[in-house]
Amino acid sequence: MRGLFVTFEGIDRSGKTTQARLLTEALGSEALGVREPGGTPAGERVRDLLKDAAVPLGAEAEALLFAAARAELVAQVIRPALEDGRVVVSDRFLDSSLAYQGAARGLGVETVLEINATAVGDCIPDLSLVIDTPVAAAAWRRSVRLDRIEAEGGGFQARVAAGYRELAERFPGRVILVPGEGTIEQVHARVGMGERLEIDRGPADLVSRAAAGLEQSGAWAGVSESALADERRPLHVAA
Ligand code: ATM
Repeated sequence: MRGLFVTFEGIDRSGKTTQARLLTEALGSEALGVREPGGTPAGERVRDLLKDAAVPLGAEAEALLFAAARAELVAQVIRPALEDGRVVVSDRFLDSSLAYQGAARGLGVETVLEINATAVGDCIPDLSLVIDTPVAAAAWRRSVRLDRIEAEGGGFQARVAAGYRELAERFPGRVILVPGEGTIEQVHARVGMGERLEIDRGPADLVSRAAAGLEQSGAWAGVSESALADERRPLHVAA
């Protein structure tokens, strides 16, 4: 595949969605932004099921459902875009399953990799940027109404965060921890520090190019810190 696959990861309310969107916007038509779970008709339905606090699910079924939604997204959207030479930026992907179901739910990374093998094939992210926000800092960004996974609480989020750190040790160069404290601009600047990384297919250069592009456009001028309060709120950028 000729394109480039970058994913953003992190605990709930870590700021990853904002960072994924900024990178996608900065890259313009070269990039395609997607999110997980979802992004296809079946995937969006599976997302609703997975988030429904009224539907109890075992860890295995949860992992399989995330993988099913992923299989659809890979086959219908991600793989065709990469084969077209585009850059795909995904808000969560395989490493979410490894951290949430593998580490935090206790299924184990190997088991979750096996569950995902058919869904993902060779569509592994070139670069997975984990926005590493402390659990206590992310907690204040929580919405009042919690979905099934958010309702697991701080102890669960801490296990997810530990899972991401283990992934960064296990897959150095592919999974990178980006400190999540500070303003949107500060975190984005850290994303741009990817130029210091040695990565075969050039995503580091791409990420730093995106950061430079954003600075030049002056788009940062109007980005408000309060946008972090709700990742799904549209960003305020200067006209
Ligand atoms: P977002 O909140 O980032 O849209 O993700 C949906 C939830 O699904 C999120 N919950 N919390 N907290 C993380 C969770 N999730 C997994 O547990 N495994 C996965 O493979 C994915 C993609 C998401």
